[in-house]
This record gives sequence, structure tokens and C-alpha cells, in this order.
Amino acid sequence: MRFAHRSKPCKGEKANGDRAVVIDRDGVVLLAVVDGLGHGPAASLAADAAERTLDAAKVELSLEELFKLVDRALRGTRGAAMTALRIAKGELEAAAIGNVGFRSTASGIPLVWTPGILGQTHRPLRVGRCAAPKHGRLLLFSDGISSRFRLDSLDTKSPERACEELLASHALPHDDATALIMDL
Ligand SMILES: [Mn+2]
Repeated sequence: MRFAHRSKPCKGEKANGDRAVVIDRDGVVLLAVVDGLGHGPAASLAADAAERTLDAAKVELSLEELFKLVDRALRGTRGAAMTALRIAKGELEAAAIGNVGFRSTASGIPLVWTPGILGQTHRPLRVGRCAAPKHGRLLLFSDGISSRFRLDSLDTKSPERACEELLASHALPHDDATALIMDL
């Protein structure tokens, strides 16, 4: 498995309200992109709280439990959107609250977007589960990247180069932009 991520704050901001999180520990892989609502320092504060919570959580926890912890940690902040994938014991879990995007060259990953905001209110979380694919590229990206790109056009590029190209060619000027890739 190979991971890469790149992130940049929106034009005119130093603080980044997006976070890419990769945890690869004890045979469990967790990938998440968090987008603190809006941008700037307040968005960054919310994203930090989410990142810290995921970092500190036990690896055994399911996505249901992790989203619950993050939701609680973000109370009193502006809130955030988050899409996360977790691979453990040959099974993949996928879940999203809000509009962090997901693309995959592996078919059949059952990700459902749950409407709402972590730390504020959201509909009941739906976690999709399937056998973890053996091959393919998984991409999480915040809405600061325009979704008008083809994942297969980045096929020949390393995860690092593909993330860099997404930021260079598809980032929108008015929002933080983040891309996270895992090649299986
Ligand atoms: Mn955003």
C-alpha cells in the first residue's frame, strides 16, 4: 500500500481548514479527509480537533464509533465535513458526513453520503461495508478541488504526483484544497 496527500489553504489564508489523516497501525488503515466549515482559523480549529480525535482513538473502533467521537469533539466548534475509509481484517468500511469527495478505480465500494455537519447536526450515519479490494486507487478530496477531473487520467502518476496535479490543476481559489490517495 502507498499513501500520499497534499493540502493547501485557500488564497489569502495562512490557516488551513482541511486535514488529511492517515493512520496505519496494528494492521488497521484509516484514511480521512476533514474539511472544517468555511476556511481560515476557525475552520482550522475544528479540523484540528477532528485530527487529534482520530489520532488518539483506539484502532479497534469502527467508523460508527469514530464518527461519534469526532462529532462529540467538534461540539462548540464550527463543525466539519469528513469522509473516511477504514480497512481491517480484509474488510473495508466507508462513511461520509458532508461533502468530502471520494473516487475509486476499484468498483463496488458502498460509500453513502450522510447529510449534515459533524459537531452540529447530521442524519443517522450510514457505514458501507465490503471486502477490501486487492488492487486499485482510492482518492479522498475536499470540495476545494473541482470534481471535474478523471481519476484514470492520473493512472500513470505516483500517488504524490497525482495529488500534486489535482492541487495544481483543479483547486478552486476560494477554498482550502486537499487530496489523499491510497494505492492498494
Ligand atoms: Mn471546503
